[in-house]
Amino acid sequence: MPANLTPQFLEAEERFKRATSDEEKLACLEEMMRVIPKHKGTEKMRKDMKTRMAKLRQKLEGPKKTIATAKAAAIDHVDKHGAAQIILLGPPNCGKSSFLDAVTAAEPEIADYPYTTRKPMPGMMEYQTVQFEIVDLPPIAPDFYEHWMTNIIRNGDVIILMADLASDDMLEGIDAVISKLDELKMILVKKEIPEEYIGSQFCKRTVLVANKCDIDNAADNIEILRELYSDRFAIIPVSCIAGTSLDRLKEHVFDILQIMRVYTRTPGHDVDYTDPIVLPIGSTVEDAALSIHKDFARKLKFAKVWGEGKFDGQRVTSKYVLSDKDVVEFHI
Ligand SMILES: Nc1nc2c(ncn2[C@@H]2O[C@H](COP(=O)(O)OP(=O)(O)OP(=O)(O)O)[C@@H](O)[C@H]2O)c(=O)[nH]1
Ligand SMILES: [Mg+2]
Repeated sequence: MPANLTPQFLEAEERFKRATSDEEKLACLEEMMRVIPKHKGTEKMRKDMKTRMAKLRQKLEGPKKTIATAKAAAIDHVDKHGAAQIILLGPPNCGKSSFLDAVTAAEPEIADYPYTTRKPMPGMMEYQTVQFEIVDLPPIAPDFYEHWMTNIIRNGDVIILMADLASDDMLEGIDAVISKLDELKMILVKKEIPEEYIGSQFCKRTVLVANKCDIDNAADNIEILRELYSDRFAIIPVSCIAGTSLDRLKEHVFDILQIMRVYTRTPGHDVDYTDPIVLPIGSTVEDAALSIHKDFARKLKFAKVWGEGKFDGQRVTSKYVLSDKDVVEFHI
């Protein structure tokens, strides 16, 4: 009996194949188990998956777990998840960990004294169903830099450069971070990556976030930042504690990454609006199919598309260029 596997299952299976840690593999298998069609044709697959899940759980819960994970977790690397990895950089005490706390479910240590954060801490931030990974790091100061951070900075996709509006040394604080990035030969851009740097680790989209805009006199410092830096960076004043403008910042990150969301629908089912495929603007139906599974792209006969500026369920070929928030139904 044919298994009739759905795009959701194939997508989870693809993630499983790419997974590098046992935790990730287990999460993928759990997802595959959740979405696999439950009928006679998939019985053997489900049995195999259950055995694999049991083995992985045993491995993870066993006594060797702490030694194994401790060895695997290198401090100078954070695995990428979601549509982009965003690196938090700033002087001591500016509110990097408070930002992570405000926009993700992570629980970083926050304190009113500097040098609280000692190692990288990731968390997932959602913006309109798109997941971004935020990485909190120790501070950078003229006399303080953790060298293992370099690899993490180079590997990230976007830099949030955070200024402390409440600090008397706001400018020195931000200068120290920019000097360090200069030393690392990083080129910071507002949005467009120059052609010669596409794919390079040395050019990062960067946004200057002015935190603590809730304090008295914040406006004066914001003005100073604008005078000095508005040519180089977009400047977004926020308050991590009051939650001010955090959505605006998320929207900005989404915008500078020049990405779009495409939702999928299995014929005869409702649209899955929870888990879009995220693709560069200008991507085609074929790109969307490829991101699910290469077999999918190969076998694709046509697709139906719903969205702005097209007829509902318009039949299109694989070369059709998609737009943000389009819904696609693949036919193979
Ligand atoms: N008024 C105000 N205080 C804030 C805001 N965000 C953070 N703080 C305070 O600033 C202090 C430092 O916050 P953290 O989030 O620990 O700062 P950090 O940049 O992670 O500090 P390090 O890890 O030492 O580099 C804490 O007392 C926070 O409560 C904000 O938006 N407004
Ligand atoms: Mg911190």
